[in-house]
Amino acid sequence: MNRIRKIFVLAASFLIASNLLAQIPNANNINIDTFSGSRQKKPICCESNLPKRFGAKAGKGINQSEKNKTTNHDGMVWVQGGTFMMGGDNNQASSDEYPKHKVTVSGFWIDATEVTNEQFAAFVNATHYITIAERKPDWNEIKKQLPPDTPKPDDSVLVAASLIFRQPKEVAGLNDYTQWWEWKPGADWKHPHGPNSYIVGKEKYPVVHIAWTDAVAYCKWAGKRLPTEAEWEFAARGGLQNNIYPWGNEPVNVGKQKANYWQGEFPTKNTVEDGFFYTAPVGSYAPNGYGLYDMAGNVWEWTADLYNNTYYDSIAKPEGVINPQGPQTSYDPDEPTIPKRTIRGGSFLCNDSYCSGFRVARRMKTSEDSGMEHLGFRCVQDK
Ligand SMILES: [Ca+2]
Ligand SMILES: [Ca+2]
Repeated sequence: MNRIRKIFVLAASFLIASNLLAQIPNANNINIDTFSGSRQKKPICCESNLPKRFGAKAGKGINQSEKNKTTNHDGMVWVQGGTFMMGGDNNQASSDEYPKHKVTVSGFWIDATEVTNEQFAAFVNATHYITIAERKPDWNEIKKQLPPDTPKPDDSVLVAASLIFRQPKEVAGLNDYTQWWEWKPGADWKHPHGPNSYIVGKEKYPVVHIAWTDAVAYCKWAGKRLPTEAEWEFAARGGLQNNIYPWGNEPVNVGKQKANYWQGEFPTKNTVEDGFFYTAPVGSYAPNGYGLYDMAGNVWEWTADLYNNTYYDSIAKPEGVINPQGPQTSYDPDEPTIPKRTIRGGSFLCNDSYCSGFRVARRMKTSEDSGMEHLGFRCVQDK
């Protein structure tokens, strides 16, 4: 059993990760240097969890004095508030997307695109923030979430690292995500595929390997915040009612390319008809009715809300709910002891038969300290 497998075995005991993992692209077909710069028929990337980083402590806070003083609405779109039906729209919806329920959200500004490497670099330059993926995991923190008899992994494993997608030539079923996810030392937002990859020339690509705490720190610095799950879904729908995707109901693989996702058989074959194996520059496809790009695909996006699989049950009522802020406590039946946040929108690893993460109602979840190669974010702002 190699080191990576050990890590995953460890991680699997409390982290797991199947969904996001399932959406990762194929490393064998990609020139990394140029980047410088279930289970059964169920969609892995959406059926369970995303893999989760184990261990690192939460990110350091940002000083008020470090806040970006030039906050404005550049690159943002005003979304007029309104009332909509939140939840699953078709038979691909999972149980946590029900009941479909009435929600009203107040108006808000939202980034038109996912946060880019260029934008995140400005934040790091100003604050010297160090992301979780760049920090050595803390065994004392990790073991709190593990069974008492769990042995400490080798020190060689407890290094700054993140999860990258590595495309396998073949897979023995889709249950074992370690066939395509790799715990990669040196992988972080500046090195999306590992230490020998860079983001030079990728300034307009979405930043990845960002944990929830990293995203929150960025938003605070920018004078913004993460969207609630309700705001995110309202925005993704782009003014349409009860439609499956940001663009309507036309299947993702019909007509012109609508998003960066996975074409072909995941994870062994990607025909790349949309032009991108990994991430694409933000805004590479048409926006939705609100002028928002990549609300479907490219990278998953963090929301502010904790994840609880029965949350919709708890707030659904005929008169509706106003500005829901998510559950008070997190609960994922797949990993009950691990607090998680909801992520939305799918990634370049999703496809229609396997994941359909790009449906506007699709919910996914992962732990706050988990950054991955297909996970980023965008911010919102009140008036
Ligand atoms: Ca693609
Ligand atoms: Ca996205």
